[in-house]
Amino acid sequence: MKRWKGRRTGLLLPLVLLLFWAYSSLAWICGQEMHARSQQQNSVSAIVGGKPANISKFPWHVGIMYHGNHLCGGSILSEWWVLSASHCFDQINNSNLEIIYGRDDLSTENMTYQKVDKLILHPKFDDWLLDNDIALLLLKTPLNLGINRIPICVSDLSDLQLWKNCWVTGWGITNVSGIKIQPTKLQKVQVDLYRSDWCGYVLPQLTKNMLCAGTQDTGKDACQGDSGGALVCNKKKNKTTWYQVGIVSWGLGCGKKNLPGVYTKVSHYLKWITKQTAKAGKPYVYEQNSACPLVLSCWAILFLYFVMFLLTW
Ligand code: 4AZ
Repeated sequence: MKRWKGRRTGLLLPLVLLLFWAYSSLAWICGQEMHARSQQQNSVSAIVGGKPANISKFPWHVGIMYHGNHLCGGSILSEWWVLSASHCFDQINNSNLEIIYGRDDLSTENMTYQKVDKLILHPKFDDWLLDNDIALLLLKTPLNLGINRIPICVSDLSDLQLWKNCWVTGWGITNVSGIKIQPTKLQKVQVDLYRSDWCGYVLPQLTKNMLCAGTQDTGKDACQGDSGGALVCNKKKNKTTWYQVGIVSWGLGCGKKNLPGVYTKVSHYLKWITKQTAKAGKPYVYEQNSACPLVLSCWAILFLYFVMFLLTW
């Protein structure tokens, strides 16, 4: 009897540990999407030419609210930090700023709000050229990470040719002519990253801290209200992890032919992010290769399972 009890514990304990690991690892492994089945694919015009997005596919996306109204987009970097665009916060008092996360519908009741403790704008933000259009938001209490609330990865890869499958999300306006319609459902649109020489040719005011992205079809773009949101891509060599390559910043109109959207080049700011987050006492350490710790910890747990099983047998 005693021996059977020991065996049961030997089986159950590692199983509980394994379940605990599976759940908690979701929270600290960046750039992972959930495989939801109910993705809406019907073609309602949105973000400007996009489609409704499920938060499980873009679990890093947050809405930044000011006095209860949607102001801009942002992305979860860690439980303490949200990344957004500096131009969103011109003359804004952070005590009235809140984050909504883990949701794709702004009309949801009992939404989880999170207050902002500190707003860090880039000191060299140029409100004329929109150069250095990046901001960090430190939250008052840490986010409860898990399913539908997962940080995005960042990378120092600056060669745009190494990225594929790029998407932008946001609650920005969905039509550019007539009455501006702001959707309650999060929207997504797929865009291509363009070569900087072509971007500089069509948008001469582009700086080296910006990148441009768009589509061959007109009418597909980020737009007013999408600012601060993430432009995310996969690496050509790793198709399962999502990285934030850009921050929605500006454009000459939205979805116009040969006028791509402009994004802050995130890879140029990793040192700034590291320095600012450390200075604020909540250091952000970016995941350099997220697949590795996942695999390692999985093997570590299996090894532990085996050892405990042997010990209690
Ligand atoms: C804006 O006003 C804005 N088409 C954001 C993105 C783009 C244009 C305007 C890109 O927030």
